[in-house]
Amino acid sequence: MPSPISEHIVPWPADVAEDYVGKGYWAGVPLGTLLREVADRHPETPAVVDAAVGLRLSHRELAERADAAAARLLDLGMEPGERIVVQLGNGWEFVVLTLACLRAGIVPVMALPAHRRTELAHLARHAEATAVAVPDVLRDFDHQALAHELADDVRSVTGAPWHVLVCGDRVAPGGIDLRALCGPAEDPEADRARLDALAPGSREVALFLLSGGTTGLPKLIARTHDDYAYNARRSAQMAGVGPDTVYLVSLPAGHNFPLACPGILGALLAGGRVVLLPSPEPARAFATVAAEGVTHTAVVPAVAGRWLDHAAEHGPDELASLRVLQVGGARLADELARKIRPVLGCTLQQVFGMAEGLLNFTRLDDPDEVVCTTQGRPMCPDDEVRLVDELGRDVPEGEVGSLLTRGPYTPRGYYRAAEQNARAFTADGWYRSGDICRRTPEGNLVVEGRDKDMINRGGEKISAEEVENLVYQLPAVAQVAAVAMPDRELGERVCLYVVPRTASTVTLEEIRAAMESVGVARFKLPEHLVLVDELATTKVGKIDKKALRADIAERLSGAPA
Ligand code: OOB
Repeated sequence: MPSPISEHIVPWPADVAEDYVGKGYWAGVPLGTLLREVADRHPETPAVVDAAVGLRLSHRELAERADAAAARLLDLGMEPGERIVVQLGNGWEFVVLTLACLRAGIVPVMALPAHRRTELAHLARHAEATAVAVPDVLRDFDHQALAHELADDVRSVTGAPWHVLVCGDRVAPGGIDLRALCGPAEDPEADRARLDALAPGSREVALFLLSGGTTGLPKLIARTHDDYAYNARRSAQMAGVGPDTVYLVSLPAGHNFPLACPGILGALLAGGRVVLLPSPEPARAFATVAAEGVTHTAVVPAVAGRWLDHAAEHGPDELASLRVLQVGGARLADELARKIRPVLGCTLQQVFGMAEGLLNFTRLDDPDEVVCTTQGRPMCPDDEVRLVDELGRDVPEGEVGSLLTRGPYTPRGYYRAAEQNARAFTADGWYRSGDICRRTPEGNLVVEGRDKDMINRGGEKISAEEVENLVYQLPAVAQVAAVAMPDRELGERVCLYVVPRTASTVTLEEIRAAMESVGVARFKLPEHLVLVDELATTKVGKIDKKALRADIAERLSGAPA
């Protein structure tokens, strides 16, 4: 049977935890209970609008469906503490299922719709999941078939039944109809009593987020009810989210930013409303903002750029209700930031966050200069941030350093990853974010670069090591290095440097086809290939990625290599 989660997490030290309780950051109430209480206070106000199918749920209906779905999961034989990989598009079912899990203490593992066999198999095995929730087909990919294909693989690890929950019109035999599972309650009072009795402890793990990725495969970040509720509530204060908020979700809903910064959970906890769209495509997003009176939303810089272009061409009238546009996930160029208010007519809030915890926000009343040129400052007075040099010494004020952090919503280690934790966390619990930052005199952070081996493709994080491991599967490849190449639209894309084996050669198409054949998220596929005779190395013999990044930047700018 799957092992208990508590065996594999790194808890906060007891005295630190007591401090967080004493200061009121950890409220001692599980997320599911908090959300139920909201429904009691605002039963008939709208909670969820699924713009694609036109379904609307009030806070009461949402809470009742969540309890009913939780009861149905338990009736399937699932138990509190079991894990379910959730890979759903942005629809109302995502919200109901997530809340159901939070109520029942079943722990969702937040996968992305782009994930394929490699990632899903890893997540399911690593989390020892006993269920998966997928769309039937999304963007022409048959998620349902893949979910069933994983059964033997996962059962060999957990020894438990594998439930495949399918969201869509075509539920194949052996699958469970997720829409029916998330349907209206038959006996809301009975469901509620049953779930109230099962409420998980607030220090227990509420959900797993995925790390942005610097290692071979994504790591899991166990977020507790206490820490994640604070994450959502405090973010809501930062963004001015309250009962009159209409929050648009157009980034993948399982990502920390649209989920809880303040995102879906922050808006719901404030008694506000969540509107879901499958993608941030501008024409539809703008029309939805106008139709639903959207007040807040979150996008990555690449999307902000597309929205600016669309508004410049068609006018910003449809965005009249939009008050706050949060932008984060990757560095927003100052020039783009300066256009947001004049062109879109709303307040920009930069968000520099990470699934591992720490969230920085520019404040809504900050001067334009701060909002347009910095990534903000920590949201919690007890977020600890250090900027250090290679030897771990604090850098002088105003100079760049590598960001380390601890705090009430930054866990002290990854799940079941002792080896990685030894590298990613210091002995006294600081998380090494790998971001190179500078602090301005007024205390805001500016992200200047990174010292982690990751490629940030328009907010989608790609581990260089993961790509390299996949490319090494090709017999023609003797040596490979994946590096970021600069890109006007997305900020960065994946560029490969390959040394082919003697007397062989290899093309970008072959590499992409090989990666696709094993099943990996498309955004990780390299988009440029440079064949070389050898790779530059550093003094200690490691591949010199800095030199390679400089090389590709020069090649692209047309300057001599
Ligand atoms: C968000 O979370 P993740 O876990 O996908 O990625 C975290 C990493 C950071 O360590 C940093 O390298 C980069 O993404 N990042 C930014 C940034 N926001 C994130 N780099 C520059 N400027 C920014 N504003 O990406 C995330 C989580 C919660 C809220 C917002 C973003």
